[in-house]
Parts: sequence; C-alpha cells; structure tokens
Amino acid sequence: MTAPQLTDVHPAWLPPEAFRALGSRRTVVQGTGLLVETVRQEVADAAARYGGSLRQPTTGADEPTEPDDLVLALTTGATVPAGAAAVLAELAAQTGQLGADGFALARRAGVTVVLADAAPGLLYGLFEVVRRGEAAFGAGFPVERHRPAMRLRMLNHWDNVTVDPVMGQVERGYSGGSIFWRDGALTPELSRVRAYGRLLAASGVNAVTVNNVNVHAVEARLLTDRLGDVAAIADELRPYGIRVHLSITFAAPVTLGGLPTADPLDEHVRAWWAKTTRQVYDTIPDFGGFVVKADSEGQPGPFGYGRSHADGANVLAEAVAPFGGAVHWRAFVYNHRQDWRDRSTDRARAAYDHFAPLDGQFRDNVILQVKYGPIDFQVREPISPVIAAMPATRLAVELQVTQEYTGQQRHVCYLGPLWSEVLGFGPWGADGPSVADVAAGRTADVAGPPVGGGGLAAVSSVGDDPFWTGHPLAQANLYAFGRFAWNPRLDPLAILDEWIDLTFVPTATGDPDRLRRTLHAIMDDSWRTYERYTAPLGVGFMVRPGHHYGPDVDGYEYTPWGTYHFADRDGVGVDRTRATGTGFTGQYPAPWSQVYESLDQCPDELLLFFHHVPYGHVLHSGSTVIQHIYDTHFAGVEQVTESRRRWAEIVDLVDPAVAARVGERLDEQVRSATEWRDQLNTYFFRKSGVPDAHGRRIH
Ligand code: GCV
Repeated sequence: MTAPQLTDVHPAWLPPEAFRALGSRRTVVQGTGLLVETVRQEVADAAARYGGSLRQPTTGADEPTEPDDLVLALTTGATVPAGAAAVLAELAAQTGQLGADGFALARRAGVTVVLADAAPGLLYGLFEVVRRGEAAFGAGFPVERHRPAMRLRMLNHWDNVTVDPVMGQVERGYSGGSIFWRDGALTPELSRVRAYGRLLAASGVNAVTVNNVNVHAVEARLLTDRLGDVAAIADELRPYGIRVHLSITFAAPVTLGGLPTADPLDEHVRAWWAKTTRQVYDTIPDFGGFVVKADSEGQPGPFGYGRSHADGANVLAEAVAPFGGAVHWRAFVYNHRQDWRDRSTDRARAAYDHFAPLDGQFRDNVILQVKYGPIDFQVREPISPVIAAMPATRLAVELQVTQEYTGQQRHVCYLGPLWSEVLGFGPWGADGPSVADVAAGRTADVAGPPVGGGGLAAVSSVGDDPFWTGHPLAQANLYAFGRFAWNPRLDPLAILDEWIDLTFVPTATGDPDRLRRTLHAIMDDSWRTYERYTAPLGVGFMVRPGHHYGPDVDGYEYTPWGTYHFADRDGVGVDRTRATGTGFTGQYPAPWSQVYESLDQCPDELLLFFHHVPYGHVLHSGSTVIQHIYDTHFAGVEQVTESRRRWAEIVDLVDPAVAARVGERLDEQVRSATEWRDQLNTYFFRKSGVPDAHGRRIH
C-alpha cells in the first residue's frame, strides 16, 4: 500500500514537501502489524522521493552499517534497534504506560527516536516527526511523552446515502457531495476515503461516523443489508487507525426488523439489537459503535414508548458491550414544535431538563454527547449546563467543524479560538476542572465513583470538493479539531502555525514569513470578526430559516423552533434569569448561576443570551447596547474588507487554484458581511429610533 497522493485533490496538511525532512533521513521501523506497515510505507514513500532510506530491522545483533537518523519502534518488540536503546532504558520504568495511542519522542546522540507501546502510537509519533520537520533532526531534546487527552476523537458525518430532497447529499454540508456516498451508492473513489483517513490520523482523529444522525430509510439499512458498504469504508480507514461508527435509527427493530415495537424494554427488541449488532461485529470486528439522535427534530426515540433516554441508550449499549463498542447518545433533545407565544418554554433548558435527572442511570459504555452550548452551535453561546450536571455519566462534548452558523465555508472563520475558550472554560469556576477535563473523564464530583471520559466529537466539514472543505482556509478548522482532541490546552494560534507550515511548506514557499503574517492577519481574529457582523451579544439565530445563511433578524422569531430574540421598541434579549425569566440560570452551579443571573456581572458577550435589556443599557465596555450593535457591525465589515485586501497581496505566494478559490470566497464574505451589517443596523435603528452616535449611514 502506497500512501495515497491524489492528483486532483488538494493535499491539505500533508503535501509531499511536508515529508522532506523525514524523507531525506535514514530510518528504521521496528514492529509488526497493519499500522506499523502504514508507518513503514509512509517512510518508504518519503525516502523514495527525498533520497533517504528505510532500513529493515535485522533480528539478533541489530547493528546498522551506517547509523540511523530516525528510529520508530514498538517497546514490545523482542529487540529495539540499537539507536533507541538508551531512550528505552530511560522509559523502562514507564513502559506500558504510554497507552494505545501514546508515544515517547527524544533526540540524542544524533538519533531521533519514537517509541510506542502499540502501533497507533507509532503512527501518531510519525506524524509528530513530520509536523516538526527539520527541527526533529536538529538539536537534541530529552524524552517527551505524548498521550492524547481524549481517548475518543470522533468526527460525525451528516452524509446521506441518497440525496435528500431538502438537505441534499450532505446535511449542512458546504463542500460538495459526500466523500462516502454518491447518489445512493458507495463512492467509487475509495482512494479518497483512504487519503481522508490519512489526513485525519495526522491531526489526531481516531473515529468517524459515515452517515447523518437524521437517519432516513436507505441510510437505516447500513446497519443490515448495506453493511458491506460500511465495511468497505472501514477497510480504507483502518490502516490509519480510524474506527468506523454508524448513526442508527431507534426505530430499526420496527422498520428493519419487522417487530411491532421498538420499546427498549421489550425482550424481542433487546434480542433483535443483540443479534443485529453481532452481525455487525462479524463483518467489522473493530466497529466502534452507534451514534443516536433520538426524540429530536422528528427522529424516533424511547419517549414514543413511555421510556427514558437511559432505557433507550442502555439497550443499545448492552448489545455492543460484548464487543467493546460504545453508544454515543446525543443530548440534543428539545421541543421543536414550540408555541412562540409561550414565553415560559425555553429551548436552552431542554437538554438539562431531560438528561440531568438520569445521571448515573446509563451503562458505562454509553457516552452522552452534548453540544457545547445549550442551543445549537451559535457563534457565541454559554457552555451547556449539562456538562457540569452529570458527574456519574461519561460525557463527550460536541463541536461543529462544518460552518453551519459560522459562514458555511464561504466566510473565513477560524474556530480554534472559540474551541479553546469552550474547552478551557471552568464549569465550576476558573479553579475547577475544565470542559476538556470533563470530556477526558475528570469532574468536580468527589463523592461518586470515577467515570471515564467520552472524548470530543464534531460534525465534519468534509465533502468531495477538491479542497476537501470548500474554503481552502477552512481546512485549518478540521486540522484544529483533531489537535484539540489530542491536547485541548494547545494554543489555537500555535495550531494555526502548525497548519500553515504543513500546508504551505516554508521551503517551498517564496516568502514564508510574509505568507504566515498575512494568514494570521486574516484568520487569527476571524471568529470574533464573524461575531461582530452577525447576531450581537450572544443572542444568536438571526439567520435565514432553513438554510441558515445570511441575515434575517425576525426569520425565526415567530416560528416553532424556540430560538427568539424578543426585540421590541424598548429592548432586546432573552430573560433567562430565575428572578423574572425562564430560570435557565439556575441550571448552572456556582459561580455561574450567580454571574449569569446578575445583570451587573454577566459578561457583555453573553448579555442578550441571559437578559432582556433596554437599548440604552450600558455595557461593561462603556458602550450602550445599541451603539455596540452599530459599532461592531461597521467594524466587522471593515475587517473583512481588510482581509480581502491582504489576500490580494499574497496571491503570488500560493497555488493559483487556492488563490482563486479564497479570493472568490472573500468577495462573497465582503458582500454577505455588508448585508448583515445593513440589515442588523437598519432593523435595530428602526426598532429603537436611536441614531448612530457617529452619524454613519444606516438605511
Ligand atoms: C442533523 C441543527 C441542524 C440540523 C441537525 C441538528 C442536529 O438543528 O440545523 O441540520 O441535524 O442540528 O444536530 O441534529
């Protein structure tokens, strides 16, 4: 197997040039097994291109005729190559402690050494060497131990097998069709699936789901008579250490099994899940498990049988348990047929109200997958209170790489800073465990038994587009997701540097410093820029209904979806306080229950999420709410215009196809941001009657 390099697809963060440092060295790879073979092949390909060599380890006296520059070895081998012996000796006390995915890395006496207890670790170690480039072969450095913070690092594809009449091939997909499915069939381009797996492994991801959580009739059959298609995808991803999971419908015992019920407590239903799951594992022995959206936006679930979500999740968990599988059960459950006249119902409350009482009732191979915010991936939301409410349940935090609400990959919006804030947030206050700690398995609960972490999940942004993600700069989000799942403490701007140097390799770029500077100028603050010209101060959802692109302040205001801003002539925002509102603030532990309740303490950026205030309300920043709306919307458009200008300055430094695609998308971003600015400013000017203090043009 040769590492896939597709000619008609952008190489993203693994262009051949990124392997130059490694490929020009003498390397030995020791160990056996599928993933070790992948490592060996990666090294062989790079060496063939850049003049290095791959030495086969000898048995017995393991002395190379020339010293190796790089040793990649399993600690469990009968012998490790001579160059690694000193590092192994240093690790001796900890051998077996690196975990399946971990590795040790050191450079001493002119040899770079990667040691791993298991093959996945060796693969991750290889990609760390690639990431470091020449620095991996420069000055010596002592033994570093690398282990991922999250055991499960999963991307969810919302891909449909058949083109859905409303949502298309990929629900909320902005990168063309699906890389797995085309017009009802498995893609004929399986080499592309393999190349995808390679990219994901290099970022740290180790699991994917291959179909939408909204499971339609054809997609449901992936579990049974279409399982062969899933197995074919699994075969492509396996060499890169990526397990395949499947979104299933809770109604499957009825729709596929012909049973009269899908009641999770029914014996026949239990038996059907057990039998069906056994067949899945007979076909795909390393199958990861199921992802389930139940009782949500029209999907069937246990409520239909008067059962709880713990009952529903546990029947599936019982079925996958003998095979080491997991059930990712989504907490995105709310009433999407709300009456907008009813101000007491609050969608933000729903996940906590449904799930917090069930803490401790889920089997230990159930992972409750919680969107990071209580509503739905808005550009600004508080952290979901569910994250702090279920210490006896394994929780996974769900992010959205696909930019449904952040510009749909037509706008530059680097999400690293948002995710860094989310993952570093302390649900019990700054001194307690962080959101990332909860996902990794550490909570503030001292009384209960420790539960494992559920990891990090995200909705993928990838399609069959030649740039993978539609907008070439959106590749950075996909890369950053994997890196954060590996280490949530990484600096988002350092991740961006890694991505820039891998994608636009300095040795192959005319003026790498200028390129890097400009990309930082365009991308570093792009999430906050997007926030500036869209919905203000955390209020969210001022998008066009249905496709969710572009502004429509009242688009959702009188709909059943539960996403309102309540703007009138006097003020704007949702009163979620205990004192006078929906009581949502009471779902948080201290200190946030108090901070969010208090108009004085509530952070500006979340003010309208928690409070309904007059337009003249003065923010901590010193500005009034209305003036803040005007100022940020004017500033946001100026920043996007500046980004467009800066991109024009560096087009000579990048591949013309990338230059053209990014340029065209920046043109659209300027147009769209201007539309956002003008609609938002005009709407709030007409509502409030308050003129802009600076007399700028409002329509
Ligand atoms: C897959 C939002 C999106 C839906 C998506 C849903 C979910 O509502 O608009 O397209 O459905 O989230 O996360 O399940």
